[in-house]
Amino acid sequence: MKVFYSPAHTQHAPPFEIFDGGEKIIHFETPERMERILSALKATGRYELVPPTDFGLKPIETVHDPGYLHFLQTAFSEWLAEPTGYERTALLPATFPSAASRRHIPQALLGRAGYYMMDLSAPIVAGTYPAAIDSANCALSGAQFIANTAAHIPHSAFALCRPPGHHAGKANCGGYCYLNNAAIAANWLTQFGKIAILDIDYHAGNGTQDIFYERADVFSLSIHADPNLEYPYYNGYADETGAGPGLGYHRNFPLSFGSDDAHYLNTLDQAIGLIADYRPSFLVISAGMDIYDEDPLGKIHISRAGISQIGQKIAALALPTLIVMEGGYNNEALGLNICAFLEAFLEK
Ligand code: OKP
Ligand code: ZN
Repeated sequence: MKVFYSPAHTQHAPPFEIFDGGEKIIHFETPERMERILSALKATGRYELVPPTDFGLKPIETVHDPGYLHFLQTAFSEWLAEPTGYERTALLPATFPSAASRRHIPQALLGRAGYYMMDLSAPIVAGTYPAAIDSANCALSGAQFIANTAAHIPHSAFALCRPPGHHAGKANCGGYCYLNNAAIAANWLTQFGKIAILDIDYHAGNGTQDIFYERADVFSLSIHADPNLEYPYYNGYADETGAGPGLGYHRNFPLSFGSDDAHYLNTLDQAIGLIADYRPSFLVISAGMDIYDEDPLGKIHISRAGISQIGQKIAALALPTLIVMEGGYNNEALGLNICAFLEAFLEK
């Protein structure tokens, strides 16, 4: 299987994030995650690393807001150019607009930071923008590969994206995500037919939900921990099913804490049934491995054998499939978990 990967992600290594209770901790989402995955993939001898093609800004601009993209590109250097009395390593805001106060986008950099940042877990550092662009290009390159080969038999590709993307909405970063790689790839693929996106990351794919909520040409589904009790809290509820022409084309499957393999696989069967009925030309998977039993951020109990069965059930749809890397923070287990997931997509 082809694995689209760029080392540009190493430029993005935020020194900290602000976690629960305002605790300043080491950023969970580290470059080491990719090293772990790469070494596990290499050990199998079944994966071929391919550098991404540069698709330019157009496919990104059709998904994300221009003001947000400009902010993402320029924020860090603008910040450095300002006289401040403190050391600047990672940009995070201290203010956020309420839903009723989003009419004006302030000129002040820190005002814009609050406007475009959803939370305190997506700091912007000097290399964030180039890393995020290459990450999106990995997803686009994978999309192009499955589009070009679809006429032969269902092909799959793995976009080894970092930073991840599924919390990035039209005009916001958040939750370690800056550009929504899976959404950018899915949107690009709509030129060839209808697309389904299935998000299996532990956290609700609220950015993807935002981007496609009013569209019927992309059916988005997300299986995740119940947002009533878990990040990202404000979206991912079962009653959010799309709006306008997109009504019925978004589905959320919230899971209770402690959910096990059997319960997960049962929920997955429901999602897969809906995807089959939709008859998409392509499938995009937001693949987060933080569903794993021993993930430090997760509170559901999916075993490695369960992850492998999840892969088998999705692969049985026999659709050209782009698998896009999202979360997964048990670095020790991450490589073997992603191999367990991808195995069913390998050519026989
Ligand atoms: C990104 B991805 C919860 C704190 C949440 C941000 C988590 C981002 C997850 N106790 N901090 O979906 O894996
Ligand atoms: Zn996650």
